[in-house]
Amino acid sequence: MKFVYFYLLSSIVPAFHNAGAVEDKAEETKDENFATTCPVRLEATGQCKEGEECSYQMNLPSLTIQLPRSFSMIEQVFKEVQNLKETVNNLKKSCQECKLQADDNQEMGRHEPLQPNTKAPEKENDNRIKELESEVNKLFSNLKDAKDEINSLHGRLENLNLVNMNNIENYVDSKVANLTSVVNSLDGQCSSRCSNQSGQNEASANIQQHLIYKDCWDYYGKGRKSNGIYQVTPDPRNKSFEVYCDMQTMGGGWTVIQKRLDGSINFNRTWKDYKKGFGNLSREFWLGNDNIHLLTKSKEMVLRIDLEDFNGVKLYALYDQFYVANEYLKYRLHIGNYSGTAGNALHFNKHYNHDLKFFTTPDKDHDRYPSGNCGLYYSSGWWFDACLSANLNGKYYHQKYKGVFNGIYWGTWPGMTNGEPNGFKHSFKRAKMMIRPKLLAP
Ligand SMILES: *[C@@H]1O[C@H](CO)[C@@H](O)[C@H](O)[C@H]1NC(C)=O
Ligand SMILES: *[C@@H]1O[C@H](CO)[C@@H](O)[C@H](O)[C@H]1NC(C)=O
Ligand SMILES: *[C@@H]1O[C@H](CO)[C@@H](O)[C@H](O)[C@H]1NC(C)=O
Ligand SMILES: *[C@@H]1O[C@H](CO)[C@@H](O)[C@H](O)[C@H]1NC(C)=O
Ligand SMILES: *[C@@H]1O[C@H](CO)[C@@H](O)[C@H](O)[C@H]1NC(C)=O
Ligand SMILES: *[C@@H]1O[C@H](CO)[C@@H](O)[C@H](O)[C@H]1NC(C)=O
Ligand SMILES: [Ca+2]
Repeated sequence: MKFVYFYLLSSIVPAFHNAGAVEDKAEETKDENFATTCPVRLEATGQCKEGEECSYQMNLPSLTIQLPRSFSMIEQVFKEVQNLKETVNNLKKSCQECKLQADDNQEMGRHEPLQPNTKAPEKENDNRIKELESEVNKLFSNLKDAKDEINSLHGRLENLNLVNMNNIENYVDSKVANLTSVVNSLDGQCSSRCSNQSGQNEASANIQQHLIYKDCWDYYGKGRKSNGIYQVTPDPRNKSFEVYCDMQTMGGGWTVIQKRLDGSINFNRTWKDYKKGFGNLSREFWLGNDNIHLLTKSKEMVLRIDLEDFNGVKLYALYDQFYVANEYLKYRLHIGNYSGTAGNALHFNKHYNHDLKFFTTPDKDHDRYPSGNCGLYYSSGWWFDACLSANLNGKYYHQKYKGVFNGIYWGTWPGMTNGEPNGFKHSFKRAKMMIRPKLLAP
């Protein structure tokens, strides 16, 4: 006689099985299958007579252990945490850069020479500098707080599987933006007070101040109302330079920082070119990131963008704040609230936002696109995200074009993103970026 036992190894098998169960339903159906097709069996070996004890053998098929589905995500989660760590490290680094900047300013507040031959103003200056110094100190401790905060976040990251990175980023971004703007307003106040005036009496110092035109608005205020090239000195410690002034658009007094009108100038340029500026102020040009930084740090500025397509449609965008950080902070962009007719392409949505982005050129990748350089791909220097909803430094096309979206681009333009029939892409005839003080008091 031969016995074959289908044997449920209740103590072993269900243990594996439970580990594999993700949903109760699945477990039930598996149990049924299991009873009829149990792969583990005990059976008698050879023959044995009635009444005798038989020997048995147990066959275990090769084991397949099913783990919960979530186990497979562990690797992914690990990667994510690794990425988060990297991002936090980057943020830490940029905060340290910011701290360095604050340190510089602190240094400056301390060692700036006072005017030697003016008695009453000296006291005033003294107080003012003390004030500035305490403000800078406060700022410095703010920065340290922010840094500590990031450090503690960094620590907590070890314990958390998932962190809402956007919140952290927004938090740090807004802190850095806030501090940068405070540092710069302090810097602006200081530079106008502490410029080198030794060897000059008060009167000539005053005269000199009148002769300094920081931007086109200063010229406009002195009655200079025709468009053209003017010399400006936004910060007396730095060199003067020429700018093109638009004295007609919306009240006039605009300092133009970028212009496109005929494609005569190549905008596919290096970091160094974008730093210094290029082109012809009477035609097409980029004013230069250093110059734009100096103009936007000495006063609170607004930005106006004027666009015209080849159908003669003219629209504009206005941002009630515009600031470009220094080279050390990679010319990071800060823009305020939008108004206008062209749409808010600089801050299109959460995923396409040029605000607070670093400047990227084909030879310097500071964008948020991990697997390539947006500047190289779109032949342009710009504050790329990953990659763009606006790019006014793209290639100049004299008509609609096909292929990569690397022309002058404004994502909220009517019909822009869909393109035209047959895959043609919209192009622009003119683009202009210009700035003016937010507070227009003379
Ligand atoms: C910066 O933050 C402080 C408080 O955290 C706030 O009082 C101040 O108004 C902010 N400044 C700017 C420019 O947002
Ligand atoms: C200030 O200007 C004078 C001449 O105008 C110059 O001799 C002196 O070196 C300058 N000082 C600084 C600190 O730049
Ligand atoms: C832009 O310049 C880079 C070199 O900086 C070059 O490799 C690339 O081909 C240029 N793109 C176009 C469209 O000319
Ligand atoms: C800039 O353009 C104007 C007008 O076309 C021209 O007269 C001038 O010579 C150009 N300047 C340079 C430096 O090329
Ligand atoms: C302005 O001048 C200061 C002091 O001379 C210098 O450190 C800074 O790099 C200059 N900034 C620019 C944008 O040229
Ligand atoms: C933008 O608008 C918000 C809400 O109206 C306001 O609180 C904020 O101060 C504005 N920003 C600037 C730079 O004016
Ligand atoms: Ca990149």
